[in-house]
Parts: sequence; C-alpha cells; structure tokens
Amino acid sequence: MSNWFCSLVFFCFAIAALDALKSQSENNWDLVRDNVHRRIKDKDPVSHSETVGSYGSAPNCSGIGPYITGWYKDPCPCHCGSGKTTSRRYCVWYEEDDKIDGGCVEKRTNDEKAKHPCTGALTAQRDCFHGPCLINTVIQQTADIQDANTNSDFYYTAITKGGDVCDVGVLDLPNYDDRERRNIDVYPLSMPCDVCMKSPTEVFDKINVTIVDGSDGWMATWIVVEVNNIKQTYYNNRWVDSYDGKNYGPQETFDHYYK
Ligand SMILES: [Ca+2]
Ligand SMILES: [Ca+2]
Repeated sequence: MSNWFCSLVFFCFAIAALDALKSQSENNWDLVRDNVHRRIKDKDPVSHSETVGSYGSAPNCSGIGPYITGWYKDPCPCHCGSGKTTSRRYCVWYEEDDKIDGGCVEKRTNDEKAKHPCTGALTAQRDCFHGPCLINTVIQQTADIQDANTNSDFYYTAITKGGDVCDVGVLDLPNYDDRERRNIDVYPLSMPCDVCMKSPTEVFDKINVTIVDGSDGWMATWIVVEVNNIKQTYYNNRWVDSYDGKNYGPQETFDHYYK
C-alpha cells in the first residue's frame, strides 16, 4: 500500500471522528438547553427579576456559547380593560469553575442591569387587553334641601385607583326632568370603559362631576356607580356650581368612605 493511500485513509477516519464528536457535543448542548428551559419554567420565570445566579453545571464549557431564551409572557395585570405588562427573557451562559471537577457552571439572569454576555434587551413592555370593563348603571339622589335641584348639564368621569379615567359623559334622561329635589334618577348605561381594573371586585376610586352648561348649581345626596356588576356609593356634600367657592366648585369629586 502506498504512503499517499495510507494518509488518505487516516485523514478520512480523522474527519469522521471529529464529526462524531461535534455531533455528540451538539446533542449534549441541546440536552443542556432543554434542561435550562425546564428549570426556568419550574421557577415561575415571570413573577420575579433575577440577578446573576448559578444553576447546575455542564460537563464542559466547550462549544456552549451564551444564548437568550424565548420571551416569558407575564400575565396581564388587568381583570378588564387594557394595560401594560413586562415580558422577560433570560441570558444563559457558562463559566469554567475550578471547584467543579472538569466542569462548567451555568449562569443566567433576566435582570437588564446585571452584567451578562448576551446582546439584546432582556425585558420588553407589551400591551395587554382583557376585554372592556362595563359600567352597568349610574343612580343618584338629589339632596332634600332648597335649591338642590337643577336644570344644568353635568359631565361625569370615573377614575380608578391606578388613575385611569373613564369618560361617562353627560347624563341626561330624555323626556324626564333630571336632578329634582329628593328625586332618584337611574341611568342604565351598559357602557364599555377602557380602564385597567385589577380584580373582579375593584370599583372606581372616585367620580368627578363637572357642570358644563348653565350656572344652576346642583347638590346630590349620593351617587351610585355600578361597574362589572359591583355597586359603590360616592358622596360629596358640596355644590357642583359654575363658580369656585368655599362650599362649591365647577368640578366636585365624589368619594367613597371605604378604601
Ligand atoms: Ca332638573
Ligand atoms: Ca332630562
């Protein structure tokens, strides 16, 4: 057998052996990556921000580069309405560690501010929507005192604890004299409202009432606003009137006692 043939056979064997090693390394790497994903999933990845930590180890660091996982979507904070939420993903990498025999430590973080070798953002804001909140009804009673009644127009806004504002608009029943002394007015609305309410029992924090037409002041005993089938009563013992004064103003805030 000639020398050149010998060399060729040896060369082919060497290539095949290297390929086998490379393939095994890639398989190992897939295994490592699967394990990382399983461990991250087990740890409820979206409800916390994780600084650099060590998790498990790999047989060796060769061929394992830093990588970024897919996005883990955190839940929408809104029971109804639309809001913002943060999605996170992890940078995962490996570092040689002398304390582990021939080994390599897995590190990961989903904290934007932590030092890590990956490029690309680890957090992202995203919009989320859980269907509109629904204002079912507004009910109000005009106070039983002289001049409490009015024929002016009034604009209502409902404000959540988080500061989101729902424009309810002018409440006026057709063919009916609204806001007369002692009278209870009922406004069936079924009005969708795009504010973020965080639980099925959340009600509005306060209701603003503004006089928009005329100067005929109004005093209410109470206003009830029902949202998502939960009723809440709001109070303000001042006049809603066109002028600013000690006991009156063009916009008055109705509040509930229990917060
Ligand atoms: Ca009236
Ligand atoms: Ca009317």
